[in-house]
Amino acid sequence: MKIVAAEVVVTSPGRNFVTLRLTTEDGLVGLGDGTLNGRELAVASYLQDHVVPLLLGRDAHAIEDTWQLLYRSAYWRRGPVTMSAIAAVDVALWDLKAKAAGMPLYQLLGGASRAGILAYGHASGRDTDELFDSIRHHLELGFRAIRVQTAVPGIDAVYGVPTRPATPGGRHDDYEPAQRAPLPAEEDWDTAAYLRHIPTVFEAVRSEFGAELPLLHDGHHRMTPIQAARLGRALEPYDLFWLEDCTPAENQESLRLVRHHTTTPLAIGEVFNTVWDYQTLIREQLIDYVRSSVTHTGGITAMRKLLDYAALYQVKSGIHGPTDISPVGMAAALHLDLAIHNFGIQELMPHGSLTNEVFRQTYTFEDGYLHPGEEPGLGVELDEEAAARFPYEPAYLPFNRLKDGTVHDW
Ligand code: GCO
Ligand code: MG
Repeated sequence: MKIVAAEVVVTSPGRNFVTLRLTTEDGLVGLGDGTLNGRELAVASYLQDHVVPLLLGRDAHAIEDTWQLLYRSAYWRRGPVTMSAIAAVDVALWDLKAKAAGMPLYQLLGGASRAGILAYGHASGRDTDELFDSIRHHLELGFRAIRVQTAVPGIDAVYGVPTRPATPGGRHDDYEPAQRAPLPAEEDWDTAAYLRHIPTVFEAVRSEFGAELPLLHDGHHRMTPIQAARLGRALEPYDLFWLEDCTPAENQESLRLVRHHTTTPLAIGEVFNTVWDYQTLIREQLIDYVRSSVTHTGGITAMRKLLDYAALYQVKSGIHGPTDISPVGMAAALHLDLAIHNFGIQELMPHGSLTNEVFRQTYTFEDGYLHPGEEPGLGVELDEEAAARFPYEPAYLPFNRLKDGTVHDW
């Protein structure tokens, strides 16, 4: 199954996506997602200038061998750009292999371990009324697990909370961290105000929506370990499904302090890209959920190894699924979610209608559960004519400054 063409498609139907499209001599087409939000063109160049020449003429069936070739021959290891480029190739090869076998990808990964994939949605609000409307809207859409983010008195703009009012029914159409602008947006931050406010939000949500609804919260790397420990402990009465990215975890040891002080479950890893970033966190059981995406972590081949390692320590999956993962990356996640034993939950931020015009998907969301569908391969097609209508647009993620002007995690 020789690869005869490899094209890098950059398209911006609502937001930027990088897709690798491989074609074999038999005319099969495989797709891989290499989207790295705010740094898309770096991955596109890595693929186009350095990887495509290595792929032409190779056997598309040799997935492990290709992965090892790309990882080891580059000499320079790891990092989001490299690992997203490798992921794009790896996922495209799995798509091809499953198409050649005439099976949905999850079958090649061992078959279904569950009937459906529990997904959580993003509710948010500038105040309690708006937040409650947003939660109700998500419940009406069928979500059975909900991430809760709110504005904080004293802070002008908080990640995950749209600044415009929701449309009737609680839908926020403008939420997307990357903004199409020539420079990054500057936002503000005050950890003390945040720590005072968030427990009151969860108290209100629990008393309105009851004890059973799984609730999640994303700290987006903004706390120190001792602040994270304090928040985790303060949230214990509200029984969170997880507290995500409570502190930056480049220093894995710092999670020992958080873990020592709280039983609130912890999820980490959307900015990680290899198993090595998790070694201490998993081996010492300092986290409960792995947040990596297939797209930024070297694809199905590497994620499978990472999640199998996590399974040895009763750590589960919580695969990253924001809108900056393309439908191709999302489908790859769903096939893996369905097949692995240690599945935890899957993030779902539904893509907009423009994105869905370019990427035709067969995955479904019903009564709170996702399913990748039964089409051979990933089940996603790229409409190249539609893609060409949406050229790349520069976009930046925002950043925070504290009151005194110091740059802070956002
Ligand atoms: C999440 C994330 C995202 C990131 C985004 C950055 O939990 O979904 O925190 O919303 O901010 O992926 O590009
Ligand atoms: Mg997050």
